[in-house]
Amino acid sequence: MNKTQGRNVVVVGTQWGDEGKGKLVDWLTETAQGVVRFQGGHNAGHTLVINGVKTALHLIPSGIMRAGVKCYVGNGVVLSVPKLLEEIAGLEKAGVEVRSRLRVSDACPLILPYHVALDVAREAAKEKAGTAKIGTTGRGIGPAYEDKVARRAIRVQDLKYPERFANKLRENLALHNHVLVNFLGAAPVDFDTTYNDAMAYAKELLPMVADVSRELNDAHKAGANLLFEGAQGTLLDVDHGTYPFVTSSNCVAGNAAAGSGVGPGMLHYILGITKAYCTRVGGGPFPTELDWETEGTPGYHMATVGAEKGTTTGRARRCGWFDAALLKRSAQVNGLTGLCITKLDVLDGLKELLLCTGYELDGETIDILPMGADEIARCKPIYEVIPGWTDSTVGVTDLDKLPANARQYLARIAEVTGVPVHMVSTSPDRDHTILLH
Ligand code: 2SA
Ligand code: MG
Repeated sequence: MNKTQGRNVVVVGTQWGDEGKGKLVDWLTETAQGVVRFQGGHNAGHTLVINGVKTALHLIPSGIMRAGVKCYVGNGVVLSVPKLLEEIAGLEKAGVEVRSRLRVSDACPLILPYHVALDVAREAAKEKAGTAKIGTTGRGIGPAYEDKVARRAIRVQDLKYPERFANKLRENLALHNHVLVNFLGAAPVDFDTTYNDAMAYAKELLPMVADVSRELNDAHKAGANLLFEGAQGTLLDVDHGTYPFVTSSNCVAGNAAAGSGVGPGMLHYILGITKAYCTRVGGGPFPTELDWETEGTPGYHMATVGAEKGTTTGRARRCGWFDAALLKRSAQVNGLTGLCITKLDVLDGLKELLLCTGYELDGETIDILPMGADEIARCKPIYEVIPGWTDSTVGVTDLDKLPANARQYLARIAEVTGVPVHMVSTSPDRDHTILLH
């Protein structure tokens, strides 16, 4: 699918994140010359396993693990410079060359210490008031996007001009410290420390700063294949997700264009990464959620065999049955070309599988996930039963070698969602991938 020159692929998560996008981006990068992040920040956690060695990435595109591939952080990303530098240092320690291959947009809004303070203090206030927490990653993502939309964000380009940076910082701190101290009962953020730290890390960052939009358009004209790497997932999208239990960016494929500065005509193939069951980390409704804490239950099986723990925060992920009605929503808002089903092997050994094909909502039957958390919370899943399989599917690279019931499960997913399955992943390893196309 990415074998032709000048063909660009968008990889998006179709559920609540952690579908295994990192592995697939890495796999597809074999035929790409550039990989682009277009939304989110270091709340993302992409785990890659290459030759048995595990690497977790948060901000840097997964393409960094392939020598020679260029990596771009687009304008749609909210950037914590110290976290980026930390990640670069970690990769360099492992012998990966980063600085000459990474380009960061000068239009990225910065995540600064007051964003983290606001994020953490707000969640604490919710907890104290007994209202439902969003369950954020505490990385300052929401407050940073708020500043962007309010047109007061300090951006990467401001780091080039110390006085301009200082003026904006002063203005922002006046507002945010007022909120932190007087409304949230939290400590204020210090101007001098924030300013001095920012100026120190600016020196390291600025050589990597570029006009990413222009570089991507030039690369495309020169015949490069580009990969746009989504973070989080469609149901965490600020418009289309389980609002307000969402992240603060658009995670859908359309934002690959706006979040990196290319036209939508440059997006040729939209690959929806879909876990063979569902997981969610953080608060909010989850219609097919199972008991995932009691030993011996299918939910516990998914959580333990699937090692379902957050890559960034280490939080346990909630687990549940595959939701095809949810996937219909994802297919629609992303315009999916094909699906990649991941972690199929985790289901090995389950006696039977339940597949959600619709819901009962307020006495009516519906076949697609409704909009917003309140309606979704009232949905009662309608299931069909598919027999499980006992043979191991770990590492299978050929569709015909999958147990018949596993093939039936995949076929039924494609049928209900109306999107063809083009790929299947049978272990975290780069090479354990089935191509059906
Ligand atoms: P935030 O911090 O404002 O973006 O949180 C808002 C909601 O978005 C969810 N969210 C995520 N869900 C799954 N994976 C994410 N990345 C890490 C991972 C998460 C981790 O790959 O495992 O390690 O905990 C991610 N990032 C944000 C978050 O849980 C809130 O529901
Ligand atoms: Mg993740």
